[in-house]
Amino acid sequence: VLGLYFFQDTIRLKLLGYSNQSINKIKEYNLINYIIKKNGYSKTFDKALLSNNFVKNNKDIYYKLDYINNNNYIDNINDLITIGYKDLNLIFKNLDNKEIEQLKNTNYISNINDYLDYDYLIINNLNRYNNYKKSHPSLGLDTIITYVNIGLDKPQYSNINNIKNLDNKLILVNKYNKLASDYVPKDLVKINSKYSAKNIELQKDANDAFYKLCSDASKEGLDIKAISGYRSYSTQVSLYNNYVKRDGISKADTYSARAGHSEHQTGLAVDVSGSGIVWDEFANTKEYKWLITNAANYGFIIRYPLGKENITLYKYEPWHLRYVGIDIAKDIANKNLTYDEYYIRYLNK
Ligand code: DAL
Ligand code: ZN
Repeated sequence: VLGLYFFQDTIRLKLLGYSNQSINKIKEYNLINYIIKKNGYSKTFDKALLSNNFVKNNKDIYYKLDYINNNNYIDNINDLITIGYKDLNLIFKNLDNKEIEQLKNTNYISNINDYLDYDYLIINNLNRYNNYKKSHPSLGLDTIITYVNIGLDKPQYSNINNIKNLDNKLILVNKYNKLASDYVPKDLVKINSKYSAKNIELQKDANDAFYKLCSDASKEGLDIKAISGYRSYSTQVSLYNNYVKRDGISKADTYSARAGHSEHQTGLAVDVSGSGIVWDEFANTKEYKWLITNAANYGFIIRYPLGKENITLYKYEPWHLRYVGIDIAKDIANKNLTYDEYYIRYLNK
């Protein structure tokens, strides 16, 4: 009679889809009744059975998990369970191998699933997100992740990243991202003297776009001129040092970049005047009003907008334009994001 039951069990397991080899393992681990009760086939469970690393205590988790064809899959499952994770489907769906490795090297995060929807999530920052969320409970997770990825949970000019793709036109330069001191853009071109207060250079693409912008504006009776463009590292050193002498470090830091941290060193940023009116007063000119709606059509953004000082870490600079190309400039304007935020969410691949 006992033999008959065994025989029946084998047939039932076969009908569920398990191979003879798997059925032997099921018997070896004493899981016949477990599987018969489940009354179904789980490929992940099956692969775990046939691996050398089957952990009987993890059986429910194996059973529920969608299968992923990956050599380390069963090991990864076991490791994540050891750390404390139980609900693994979303983790494996959203994270690649490298991210899984990072997660395995991070302390257990109980609310991990809240984060997994965001594709600009950086696994190594998970603890920083949770800490920042604690000190900023009213911010949404999208904002928390964005701000932490920018570096805003740390003091300005800390955790500085040395920028690698120096010739990328979409380069992000800010208080957390630094240009090499010897970096000089390759294709600097002098701005046409019609649209420039003195000898000023920009990278060629930015220069061409700036020329179009100024000439179209002039057709509407507007007078836009560059008052500063490319600035070398050493120029920025002396500029910043002079401002510090005049105003002290903390004030100077609100309006002048430290050397290596200025967009002007990329040749993609240009400061402009309107009918000769400069700096803060420029915000009241008709030229500025025109730029607000038209700059993006030429590929420029207003890099340090009003009300975003806590993100850019600079005071409002209506005069400072950054070239990013037309499509991205329009997208940034539509989304009403700073370049820091936009870069982190959409360009930081
Ligand atoms: N004024 C801007 C932030 C710069 O110094 O680059
Ligand atoms: Zn500027």
